[in-house]
This record gives sequence, C-alpha cells and structure tokens, in this order.
Amino acid sequence: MTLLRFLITVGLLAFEVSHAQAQDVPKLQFVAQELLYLDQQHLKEPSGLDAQQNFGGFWTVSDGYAGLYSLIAPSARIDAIHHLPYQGLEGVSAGWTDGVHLMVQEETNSIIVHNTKNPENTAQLPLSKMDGYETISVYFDGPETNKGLEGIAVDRGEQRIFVVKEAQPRLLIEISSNLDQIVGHKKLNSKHGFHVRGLKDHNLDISGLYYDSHRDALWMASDRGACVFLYDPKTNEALRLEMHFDGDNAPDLEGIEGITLSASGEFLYLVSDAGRASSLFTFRVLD
Ligand SMILES: [Ca+2]
Ligand SMILES: [Ca+2]
Repeated sequence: MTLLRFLITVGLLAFEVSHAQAQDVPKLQFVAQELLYLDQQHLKEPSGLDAQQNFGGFWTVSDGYAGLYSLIAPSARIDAIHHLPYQGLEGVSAGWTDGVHLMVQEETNSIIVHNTKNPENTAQLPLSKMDGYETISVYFDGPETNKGLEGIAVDRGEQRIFVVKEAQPRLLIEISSNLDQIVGHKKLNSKHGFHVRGLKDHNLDISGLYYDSHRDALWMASDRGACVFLYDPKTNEALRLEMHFDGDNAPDLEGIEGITLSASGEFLYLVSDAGRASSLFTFRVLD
C-alpha cells in the first residue's frame, strides 16, 4: 500500500467513526414550556423531576416545602401532595420499587426514602453514615452547604443508585442497593466533557440526574449552564446536547434542576427553579 493510499484509508476510517458517533448523539427539539409556579400549593421552587411511567404524570419536589408533588401535564397542575417530615429537597426518583420514592436533601447530603403506601416510615439516610464515606468525605468538608446533593437516579435493572453533588467538585456517587454503602464515585471534570463556552469551570453545576436504561447512560441538567449533558459512566465522557428551536423563541433554561425521559424515550422533560418563571419544559429526543 502506498503512503498516499494508506493516508486516504485512515482518513476514511476516521470519517466513518466520527460520522457514526455524530449519528448516535441525540438532539433535542423544543416542544413546549408550561409555567409551574403554584403559590397556594407551596410549589415555588421545583427542583427535581421523575415521570410516572404508568399515568403520564410526574413527581416533583420543591426546596422550600416538605412535600412530594404528583403533577399532571399538560396544564402543569398538582393532583396530590404527600407531606414529608423533611424539607430542602432537590431531587426525586420514583423508579426504585413500587411506591418508594428516593429523594435528596442538599443541606444534610442525605437520601430521603419515602413509601407512599407506608408514609410513617420515611427515613433520612446521610451519606456520612454510610460505609465507604471516607472515600468522598474530603469533597464534603468545608462550610459551603449549597454545593451538595442536587440529583438522584436509579438503575432498577442493575440495582444501582446514583446521586450527584452539584459543584466544587461536581461528583457522581454510586450507592449500594440497600442504601448503606458508597460503592464508587467519579469527578465530572471539564476534561470529561463538562464545559460550557463562556462559563467558568467553577460556576458550572450539575443540578438534575436521570438514568436511561436504553442507553445505559445518565442524563444531567445544569442550572448555570442552562443545558443538558448525556454522560456515559463506562467511558466517563459527557456530551452537551444540541438544542433546536423554531424561529428565535428559545426558552430560558436557566435554573433547570430536574430532568427525566418519557417511558418510550421519545420526550425529555425539564423543570426549572426560577421564581415565578419556574416551568416544565418538553423536548422531543431526535436520535
Ligand atoms: Ca432548588
Ligand atoms: Ca445547591
């Protein structure tokens, strides 16, 4: 093989690989924004989101009120509130076992376990009481209490639970299925794909988490980055997803703190904690 032919062959192979990767990356097409600021029901800071796979609704939590909200969409209205003994909740996942909701409380860096069928047994499980905490304790030292847990997601198939620390540093933590052990952790650094042009690295946060069993990947929302990352835990690489809008009416995604997919994976949903502009956003996922 001549050198020229070799170079052309290598070039074509590289093109095919990058082309295949580009095709595998989903894009997001904006569909709708519904305001989600419900003063009377104390839902003023929507901060976590999960889909109710059988009913088409959602679960959400709010920092400022100790409640787990069942939400109907479209029309973004509340159909039930489960009152909880804990507030300051920043993330929710309903996919663990039937009736059980796992939430995160930022100030104490705890997982809250709540069973809607047995609500008096709600438990608060601080990471600091779990086996293996010494492997991550250095990241939680210091007086800053607003850089703690912001998201939770579950992989029901493999019985994995993930939580994310928002910043300083951004950290993905895996918890054992019986919620008593830190199994592993990964820093979500700029070199892993977590960067947004124009935003300093220490300002980029991760504020919402969802596990996608079809892709074996984690979807992550960023409040300050106003964007969505798709993260592959096997390669430790994240991609920031392109968003498409009709015309110039791009929604303001600053403050997004919750993220989930529809059961079919066809739609991505986000909630924002943005005062009276707090909203539920719908995007179509284009593969
Ligand atoms: Ca919040
Ligand atoms: Ca925070």
